[in-house]
Amino acid sequence: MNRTTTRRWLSSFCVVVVLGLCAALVTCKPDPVFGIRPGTVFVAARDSFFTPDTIHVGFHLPVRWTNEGAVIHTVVSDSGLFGSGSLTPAAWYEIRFDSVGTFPYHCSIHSGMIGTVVVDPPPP
Ligand SMILES: [Cu+2]
Repeated sequence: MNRTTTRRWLSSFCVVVVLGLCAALVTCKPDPVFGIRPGTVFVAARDSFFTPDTIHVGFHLPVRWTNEGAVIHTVVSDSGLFGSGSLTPAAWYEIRFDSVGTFPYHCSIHSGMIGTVVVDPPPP
């Protein structure tokens, strides 16, 4: 084997290893922490507004806020029911609503950055 052949062999070996790792990842069950439940409603926190600013979510289903902005935002319930802490860009915060009602919230860093979660009653 000359140098070029060795290098070629090495790169094919690497490709096989990478493909193997991918296969292993795909085969493994996804980590439930990162799983998205069907019925989840997504809200983006941008600089500086929530979109959509009012959402409806089913009873017992999660809402996930993702910071799609370039600066830190927070998701804080007006009545103190929930709070995300600092969300750095691309970070997300998810909670599930176990009571029906209207839940206004805001970003504690940017005044005027507000939103509302409306939890709809379960079907009869
Ligand atoms: Cu903010």
